[in-house]
Amino acid sequence: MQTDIFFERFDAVIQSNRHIVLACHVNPDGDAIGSVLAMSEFLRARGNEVKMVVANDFPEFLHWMPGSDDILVFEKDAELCKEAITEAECIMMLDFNNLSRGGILHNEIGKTRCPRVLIDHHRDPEESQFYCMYSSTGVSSTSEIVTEIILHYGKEYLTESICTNLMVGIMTDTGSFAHSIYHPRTFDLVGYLVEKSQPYSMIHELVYDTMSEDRLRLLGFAINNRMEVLDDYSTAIIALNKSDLDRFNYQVGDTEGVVNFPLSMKKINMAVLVTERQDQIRLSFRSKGSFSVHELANKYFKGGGHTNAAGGTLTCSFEEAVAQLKAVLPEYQERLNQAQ
Ligand SMILES: [Mn+2]
Repeated sequence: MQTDIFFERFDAVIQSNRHIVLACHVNPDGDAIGSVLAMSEFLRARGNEVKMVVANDFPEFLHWMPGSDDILVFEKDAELCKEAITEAECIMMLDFNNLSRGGILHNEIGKTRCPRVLIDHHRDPEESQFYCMYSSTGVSSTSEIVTEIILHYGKEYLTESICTNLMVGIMTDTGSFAHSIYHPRTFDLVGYLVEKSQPYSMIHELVYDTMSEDRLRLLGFAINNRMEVLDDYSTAIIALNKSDLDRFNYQVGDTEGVVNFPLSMKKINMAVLVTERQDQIRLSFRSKGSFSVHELANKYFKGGGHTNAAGGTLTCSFEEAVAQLKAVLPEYQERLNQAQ
């Protein structure tokens, strides 16, 4: 959808519908929470009644974000979330491109008939599900798009809290400006944000320098004891089962970022983190250069995302999951070894 058509429809939808619900993908990350919080504050400033719903809790290191106390978590407050969704006159989905990525929210949102708006940067959005969408894979993050949308309405809407929340989104989705930056505009937008946000170094510290001892030791253990380097495929796999996680008193978010470490080896073009969760196996993929983990995750692991970062799930045993992952590598061997 072209930007001018998006703004025409977006404008109509926020003007004619008072009650708006904002939602993001399951296991919300910094970009999901940052874009939801910023959009919420912006819409409230424009006179809308806004409720924010997420499927499950977000990591502790994001709990300081301005306005985050106001987010309804379905796992804790199912009734309040259902009520908000039922009463919504418009539902905006941020940082996810398909209802199926909404986890437990999937069913509730699926029942509604109100217009849906998509604001996202993942690949292959399900266009038919939305009244209007701003979907671009050429940007760093959903927070970058939200910055662009708010600026469209005027710089005066950029408050300290909006700028801080959007900065968290862009910072976390780019690995502190290390990747996923495709054009200079990202830095222009960050320029607007940094002018008003809390100091960048403080935001960075609040997000990244808050590890518990258990979390740091889990990272050490993961690399030292659970990382397998497959030289033939330029790939490294870290696989953590339930008892590994229990041993380090696993808390939501504790494995965040673990998958990035193997990629810091020169010879590695793809890193995969496999973790055993309650009722499923979660896979998290990262790659360098042209190798698309979106494609691999989409084809074999019921997932997807971006070219260099994607996720997927399996419902088999932990051992089977690791075996399945290894079994698909030969198909990609050439591309894995050439990616750069
Ligand atoms: Mn994102």
